[in-house]
Amino acid sequence: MRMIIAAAALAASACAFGENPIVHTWFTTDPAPMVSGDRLYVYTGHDDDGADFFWMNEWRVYSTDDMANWTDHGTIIDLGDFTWADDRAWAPQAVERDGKFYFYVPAHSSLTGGMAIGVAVADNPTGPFRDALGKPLFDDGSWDNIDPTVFIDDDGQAYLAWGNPTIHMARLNDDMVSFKEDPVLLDITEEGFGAPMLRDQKVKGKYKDCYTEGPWLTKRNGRYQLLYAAGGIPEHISYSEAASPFGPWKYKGIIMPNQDTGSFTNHCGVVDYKGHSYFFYHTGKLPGGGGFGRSVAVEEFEYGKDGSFPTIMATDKGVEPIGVYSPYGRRNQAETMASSHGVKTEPNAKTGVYVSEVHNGDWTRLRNVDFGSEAKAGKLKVKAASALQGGVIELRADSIGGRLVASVSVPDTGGWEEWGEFVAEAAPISGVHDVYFVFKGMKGPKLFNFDWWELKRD
Ligand code: FUB
Repeated sequence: MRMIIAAAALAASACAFGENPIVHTWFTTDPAPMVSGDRLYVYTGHDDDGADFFWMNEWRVYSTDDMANWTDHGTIIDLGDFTWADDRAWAPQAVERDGKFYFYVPAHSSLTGGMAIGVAVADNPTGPFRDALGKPLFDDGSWDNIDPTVFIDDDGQAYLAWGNPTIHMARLNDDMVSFKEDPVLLDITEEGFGAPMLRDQKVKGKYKDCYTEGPWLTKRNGRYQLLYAAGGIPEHISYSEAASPFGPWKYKGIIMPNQDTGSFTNHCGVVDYKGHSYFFYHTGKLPGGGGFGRSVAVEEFEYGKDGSFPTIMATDKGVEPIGVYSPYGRRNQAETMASSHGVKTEPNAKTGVYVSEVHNGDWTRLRNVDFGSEAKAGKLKVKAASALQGGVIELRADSIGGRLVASVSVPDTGGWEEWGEFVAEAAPISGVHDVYFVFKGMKGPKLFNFDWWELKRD
């Protein structure tokens, strides 16, 4: 019976929504997935709302353990945390080594006037990160220094690669913040990447592909794989293989063809998680989005027996959950969600990240929530704050207008960060459902901020 309820809930949600993009509160770009412990983290850039270029100031991280619901951990580091950086917080990647997390970023260097590669370090995957060196790791004044990718090999050797339209490759020391020897430029040949580097191409030359930017270094079946944005503008994703990160590389083909995603850039990261393989990329598909308003999406795929990539198409549907969300016995963060409408998230030093910009009719949705087999009444407690008249937080099952499980009134608490805890009875519920927090109140003004919720059974 429980299986039937779960299947019905999933079918209903699949009809109502696609699951891509995975974040609706902010624009998110240039995804870099990383598994640590039993969670999958996705580090992203952030296109400013309304931007007309890649005006980007900070890096963010989201995490999941079910591929359905993502926790927003907020900004983990921004340009101001790198004294030498003054612009362009572009595509990053993180890696874990010996219990520390290293975060490689490109940013515009105020020291040389070009783009530079920096590295930050933290004790936790969600930060706080701090500039590990107080200066760039690599800064030669060139504009090529963007999109670092980091990879730790089976023998412990770490590699860092980056560049547009060049590809720098370097071995890192075990400290992860210095190079073993000077980075080298890879040979970008037609055989290796589908075309020679742009400046070496023949006028009107016909080439099967062309490395552009956004490298992602990984290894499969003992062969190194470099995935990258290719083809100039608009970009698709291609890959090459080699027996050594330094080459020679062999062009292998297109993974994600150019499609009508609303974004002329694409940028990928791949990861294996809980027995599944995932391909992260970005599109311009969030309402109001586009080439400078990008959003992270994900597809599941299977490698060929020889480690080759299949063709992966961008879908609205996204990926299936690989677990259920258990609401009991924990404090549920309001900023953990599968999708949302209208709301944003904000950080606060004391409370962490919370849901903000809540107006009448806005909602957040959690996918695949398991209420157990026994329907029992209980209590819903929320932590919220309002500087105005407050409003109501409704917990509904299966759809925005679905069964009302609980309705908690939030009063004026005296400030947007003057938090209170408010409780209401919760009706009996069992089985697996999508859950909607639907926010109601006076039309027009902001209602309240929402930090967390707890559900207890009587
Ligand atoms: O997000 C800014 C730039 O756009 C990245 O560095 C590139 O990879 C492209 O996605």
